[in-house]
Amino acid sequence: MLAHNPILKGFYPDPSVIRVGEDFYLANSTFFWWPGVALHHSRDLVQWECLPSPLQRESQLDLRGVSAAGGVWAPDLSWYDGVFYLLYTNVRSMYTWMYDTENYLVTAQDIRGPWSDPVPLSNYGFDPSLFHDEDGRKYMISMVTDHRIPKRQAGKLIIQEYDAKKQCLVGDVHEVYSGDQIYLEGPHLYRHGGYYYIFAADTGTGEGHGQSLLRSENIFGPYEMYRADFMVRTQENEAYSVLTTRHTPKFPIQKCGHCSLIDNGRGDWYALHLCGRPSQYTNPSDAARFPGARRYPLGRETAIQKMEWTADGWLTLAGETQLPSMEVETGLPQWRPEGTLGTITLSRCGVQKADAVWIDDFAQETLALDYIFPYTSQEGYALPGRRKGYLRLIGREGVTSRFGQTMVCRRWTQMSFAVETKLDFSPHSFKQLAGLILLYDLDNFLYLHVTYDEEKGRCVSLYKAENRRYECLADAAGIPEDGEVLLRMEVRDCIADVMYAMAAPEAGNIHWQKAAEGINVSFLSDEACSDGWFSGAVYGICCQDLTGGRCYADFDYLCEQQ
Ligand code: 6LW
Repeated sequence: MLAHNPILKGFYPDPSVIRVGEDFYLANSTFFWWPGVALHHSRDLVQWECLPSPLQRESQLDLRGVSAAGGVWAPDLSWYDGVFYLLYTNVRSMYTWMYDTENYLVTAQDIRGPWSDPVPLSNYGFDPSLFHDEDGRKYMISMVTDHRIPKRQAGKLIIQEYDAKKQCLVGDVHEVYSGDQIYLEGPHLYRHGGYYYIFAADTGTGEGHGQSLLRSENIFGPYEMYRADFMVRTQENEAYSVLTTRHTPKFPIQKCGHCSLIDNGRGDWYALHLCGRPSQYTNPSDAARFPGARRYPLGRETAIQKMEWTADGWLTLAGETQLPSMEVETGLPQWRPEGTLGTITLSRCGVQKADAVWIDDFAQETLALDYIFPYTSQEGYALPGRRKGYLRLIGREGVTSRFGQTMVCRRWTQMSFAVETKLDFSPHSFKQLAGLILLYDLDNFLYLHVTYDEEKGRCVSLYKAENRRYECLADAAGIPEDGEVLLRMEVRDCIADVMYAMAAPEAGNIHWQKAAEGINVSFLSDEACSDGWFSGAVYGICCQDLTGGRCYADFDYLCEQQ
């Protein structure tokens, strides 16, 4: 089956992939989004179906209060002897490099859960992963953060044994990479032939990103770094990357690195890695962070590359090049997931079915698995089935709350799309709002909403926050007191037109009113947002009741079009 990169579009960074028989399972980071860790299943490495997230209980994960770039980082999935193991970091604080990186392990017999309560591991750094040796002994490898000024070691790697019976790390902490000149993170351990391999991300997660390889005959080292002639290096301290796009800024995918290795069960090897697709927009040259940097609204996505073992026991991209491919043959027959979980067909929407790339008409009693929510579970606040054919959202805290707000989102998977919803909402106070939002993090969003104004009565407003610069882009426009309201945003190459209309029985009778046009929403991007810069842009529906009165809005559908 031919894979077109990226294979998982939208914000799915830090892939960790395993094969169990004919099944591939993939875990990705989720940061401040609930539930923790995105899980997918595939049989051809091309089509992926969303599985229930493993971290769905507060006893496993408490994200409240973390920064948008904190929360769940780089999960690591493994399987041994009938048990799935998942390591993850909850980054509770960062900046100044004095990180609080809480590392945990959960296990399950079935990938669909239930997953255990977490076992705490050590918190030296982030990106821990678990390796099961041939004799069944287990080892955790992780990077180590260093807050000292100046930093003594950046990207030091350590290995310690994990005792599955005692459920704790045991024995000495072994330093296997000193973190001198080349910065490593995201390490995974593998055994192949007579060697142990450390496959680790190098040079951060930006456009300089790459992937390095080290090997040793002994698990605790000393490890030798793979250095080969095909590796382009233009600076003395540059990493020896087996994969990188740092020398090819025009290549359609950038930031390549953070690999996870698998074989396809038929003798061929593959690496899944993160990548980003740049927009045509850049940060202003006087931006506080990353001035002039290209913007990546889709965040970091997951791609696949074919790998080959060399005659002398190293691993390279097929063809001994550092440059990834956009198309990769996975060597597996085409597979279709049984029913597309969560993606259901249109019934009563105002939009033409043929135009919809994705639609939820809220006919189900449960929410689709690929929805994500800021910080906490929406259980009890997003109520499918409470009113037949609608999703009821009970209004809670404001859009900038890191504690208890009601918002149901999906990832952007492209830079041109339209998103539309229809809602039934009767606010009685300006403190009651509900509507359609484009959002990167709580400091960066564009929010078209229905609310109430003392003079205009029920009305529609448009607010924008860009790195906490908060403004109203369209004066409140009065709308009839009764009737359902359509809200729509059309995004073309990151330029958004925003509109609303009163619902009408026939699509042809809908009279759209423009709230604003030509809004550049490329600021909803990794490099542009000063707090969060690891996740990706989403769209969603939400409801706030800042009076504490728990008013609600009923949403008839949410639809994405090309
Ligand atoms: C990930 C780490 C990283 O855990 O970004 O820059 C973190 N480095 O490898 C979040 O994706």
